[in-house]
Amino acid sequence: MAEDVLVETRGAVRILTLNRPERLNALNAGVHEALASAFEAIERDDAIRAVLLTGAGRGFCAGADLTQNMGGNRDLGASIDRHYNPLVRRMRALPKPIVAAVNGVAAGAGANLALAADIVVAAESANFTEAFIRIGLIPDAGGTWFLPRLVGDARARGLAMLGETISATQAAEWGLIWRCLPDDGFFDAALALATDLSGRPTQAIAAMKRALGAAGGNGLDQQLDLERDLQRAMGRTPDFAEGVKAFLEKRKPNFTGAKPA
Ligand code: T3D
Repeated sequence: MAEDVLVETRGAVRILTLNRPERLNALNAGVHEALASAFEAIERDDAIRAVLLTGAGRGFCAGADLTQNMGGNRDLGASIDRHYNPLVRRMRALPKPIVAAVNGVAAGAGANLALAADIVVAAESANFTEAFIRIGLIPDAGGTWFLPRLVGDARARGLAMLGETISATQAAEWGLIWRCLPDDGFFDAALALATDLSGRPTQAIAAMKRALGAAGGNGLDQQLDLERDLQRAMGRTPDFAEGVKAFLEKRKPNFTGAKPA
């Protein structure tokens, strides 16, 4: 049987490919379990400094697998507690950058899985739909949190309540994603982006994730204090020393991502 998630390493990038192309990579228990163990392994491995998440075939991810016991009167909260919420929390807490390479349709929790990444790029033929309303559900996997922050309240409500499909170009124009890229060479361009991130100061990226993640719930005073604490830690990283040294020596820095001394 094919693996639900393909795991590959290129340099310091771990590539995770959702691999149920015949179901547009819909999420079942097997995919969730494979993603959980893949992210756990990435957390533990200091040699991995960036993640690229993409889908096999013509889709990125069509959300929850509707063929798997999804009939009415089911406790959906249980599977959200077990699978979706830990996945989104794990991605947001991962002290390494995650690039979502949306190669095709991203629907329902599949769209929100992409939005849980740090940088989302999409092929120009890809599209996004908060499809939940079509089956009587609300956006989950962080959707009601991500959408208003990314695109504002008016567009968040439209996307959620109407479930319309928007193109990758529109998604980029609205600020839902970072960039829309040409179909030709899409994977290579997304991999190049992840590779670039994997050579940047990993501790600073981890600290940015913490600060940006906390910003929504903090007042300015709290956020200023958090920035001070995180910057204090950054000042003790080998990458800060290397960055300044390289600047003064007029050369490219060689960042290692090592933790503060
Ligand atoms: O407890 C919990 O799990 C709660 C959590 C819920 C989270 C959610 O994500 S709820 C939302 C679930 N997703 C959807 O409602 C989207 C359903 N899919 C679609 O609306 C469409 O397939 C797409 C808009 C994504 C793509 O349309 P199109 O025309 O490009 O492709 P298609 O022909 O509809 O799909 C191709 C195949 O994939 C098809 O199988 P077939 O007929 O060739 O054998 C289709 O059934 C299958 N497929 C697509 N989406 C799903 C799926 N199979 C299972 N689950 C899916 N979500």
